[in-house]
Amino acid sequence: MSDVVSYSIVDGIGIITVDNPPVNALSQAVRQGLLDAVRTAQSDASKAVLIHCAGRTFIAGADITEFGRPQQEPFLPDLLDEIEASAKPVIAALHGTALGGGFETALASHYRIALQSGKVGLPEVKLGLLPGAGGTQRVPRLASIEATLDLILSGTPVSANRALELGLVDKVVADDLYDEALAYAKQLVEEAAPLRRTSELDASAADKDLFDSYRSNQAKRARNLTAPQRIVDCVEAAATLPFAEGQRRERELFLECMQDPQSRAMQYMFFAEREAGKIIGLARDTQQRDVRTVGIIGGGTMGGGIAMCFANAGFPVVLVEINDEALERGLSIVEKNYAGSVKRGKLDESKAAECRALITGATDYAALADVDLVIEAVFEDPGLKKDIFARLDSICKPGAILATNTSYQDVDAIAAATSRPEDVVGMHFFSPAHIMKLLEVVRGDKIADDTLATVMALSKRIRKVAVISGVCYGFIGNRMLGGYFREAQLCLVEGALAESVDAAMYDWGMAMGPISVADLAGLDVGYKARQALPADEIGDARAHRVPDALVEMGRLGQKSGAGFYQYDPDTRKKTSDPLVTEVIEQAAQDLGIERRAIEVDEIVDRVIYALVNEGLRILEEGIAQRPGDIDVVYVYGYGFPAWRGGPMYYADAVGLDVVLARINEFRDRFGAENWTPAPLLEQLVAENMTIAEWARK
Ligand code: T1G
Ligand code: NAD
Repeated sequence: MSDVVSYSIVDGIGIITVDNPPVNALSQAVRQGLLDAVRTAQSDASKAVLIHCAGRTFIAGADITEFGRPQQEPFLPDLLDEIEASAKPVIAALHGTALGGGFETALASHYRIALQSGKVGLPEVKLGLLPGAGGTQRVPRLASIEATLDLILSGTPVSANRALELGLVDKVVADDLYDEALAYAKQLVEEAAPLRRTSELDASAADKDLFDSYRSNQAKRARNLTAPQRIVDCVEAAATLPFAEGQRRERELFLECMQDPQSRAMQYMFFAEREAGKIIGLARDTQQRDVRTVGIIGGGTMGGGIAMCFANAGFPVVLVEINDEALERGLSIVEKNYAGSVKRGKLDESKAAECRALITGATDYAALADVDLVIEAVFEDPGLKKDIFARLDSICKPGAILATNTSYQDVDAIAAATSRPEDVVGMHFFSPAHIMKLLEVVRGDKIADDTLATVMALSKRIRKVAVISGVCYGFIGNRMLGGYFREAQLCLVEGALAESVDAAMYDWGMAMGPISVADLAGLDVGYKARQALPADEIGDARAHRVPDALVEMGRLGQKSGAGFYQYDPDTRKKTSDPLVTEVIEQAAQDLGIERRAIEVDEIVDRVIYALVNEGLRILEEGIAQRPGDIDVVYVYGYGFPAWRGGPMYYADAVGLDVVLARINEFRDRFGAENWTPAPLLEQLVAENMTIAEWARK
């Protein structure tokens, strides 16, 4: 056989073992090995064939690293057709995460046995793809059309027990999968069980309206995305066409997805997310500190959510507030959030109660004396934060990690307030902290390797995507956001309406328009931050004119019921407010700006290229380790569409020469203060190099 697939006969059963770490992906060698083994089994003494995998999981899909290269034989659909055509029963034994092409391999087998702790799924939609090896044709021959569409459109794996309920697996065992699977295979032989070929089963029926309702639903939920629509087409083909024709249709639509720039961007994001977790200059096996208990200081908007992240991962957490009243308020935010998670079906009642019980409250800092990690989330006041860190320095045990959730402040200055700067780190969560996946880990000058390695590993345990940032005002995300918001506000003053700026960015793919984001975050947050900054550090004052005026009118955004929009107190539905247009027109008049019609592409280019330009500065300063990190920050923290790959990937896709030309045009029209091209941009264009090529150098 091959070094990734072995074959032997045990008790009359042909055992095919796949061993291709880390996730048994279906590389060319695995496909070839499987084909050779199945063919061998057809003519040897075996009575049945058992496919199982070594390591932590059954096959987790096609080998994504092979995408973008000419596909090599054997092609997966052909291999799976040959497995299904086997003259002897084929049983698949599933553990870990049997995903994508891996689950399709199981579906092409005649029987499926799964470990209770295992999951099965078809996550291709998360890569801008669809199951391209029979998944869209075989699942609806085992489960209902609705269940099929929900499984493939969500891309979310289901538990083995749920798969059993859906008819996608035949048997679930608590333990000893290999032994149980071998016994199951022998039992099927003894019972002369039929060669149950899924493709020969009738697909569940469904009328056209159902597919159309899924199409319109996806057009809203998966705006701009092309793969979900193709998935519905595939499943409709399964319900209306013979298997072979349905499979041909699936193949056509799969190849369309493969050619689609959306999928290439989403595949890029898959690897960028995994790269972001790697610390350049630190060995993967760097010693880590033992973190078992956590303390959070400040139970406001962020503190409560951060506490939940750790409690949900099984850590006992003590939440420290300034007094009993504030503590009560903080714990009630936690209660409300858990009730919300249960209501949305994210957590079941008993799990929520179990996690809630791990969070205790205190108003005495002494409660932090023995914890392994402290995260400070008090007001964004640098002086207050330094005082608190000086206090923690005298209270916390040696080796405790001291983290700050500051959004902007100088982490080195905060660390310098202690005698142990090597233990200090920035852990910048995003609101709502118990939901948003992104975590910016801020690496100060004096941080110890084990402090950094510990926090990066911890981020995985609390299900966050961590990205390392150097120290600068606003780190990666908020620093880039400065230019993004500036241009959105300037477009307003120069002639656009709040609605049109938001519509332009929403239609372009952002999860929410910049003006609505400002209202959501609270206009007072930026206002207070600007009040704390010297005048020459607040940037283009014209861009703050309108939000400052609204704050001084008591319009703080959603939290006060009005900001750039009016908000319905019950539904939070936003409506335009002509009063705001008056404020904008007054600001323009005061600034001597003649308002004009502003095209959508100008709004988009100004807002997005401001991001790109600042991102390139962040790269050349080494604040971000790699371009992919910036893209992960924006996709996971700021609602940048994954199908556009993030600001850096997008700039390469558009062409840096095009970006530079547009930025130079903006410099000539609006001035160098806001539009001086980043030196790296000019260098890359001069050297005809992309950002990705520069990063690989
Ligand atoms: N191909 C290649 N490499 C993969 C891979 C894959 N499918 N999945 C994971 N890796 C690498 C990953 O880059 C990392 O490498 C290491 O494995 C550990 O991954 C025809 C076309 C399985 C749930 O979409 O969701 O089948 O960084 O850090 O957190 O229909 O990986 O260590 O060098 O994520 O424990 C469908 C993708 C493919 C599943 C494990 N399958 N993988 O999570 O580890 S499309 C997927 C995952 C397809 C067919 C179509 C997760 C995981 P490195 P990790 P993890
Ligand atoms: P908040 O005003 O909602 O909560 C701050 C809490 O800190 C209050 O409950 C207050 O009682 C408590 N507090 C103040 N001084 C204290 C002290 N000495 N000891 C104990 N508790 C004290 O603020 P927030 O929005 O949760 O922000 C907290 C931090 O997180 C800030 O640094 C902010 O920049 C950062 N942050 C905020 C967001 C966001 O979207 N709100 C996102 C990321 C980071």
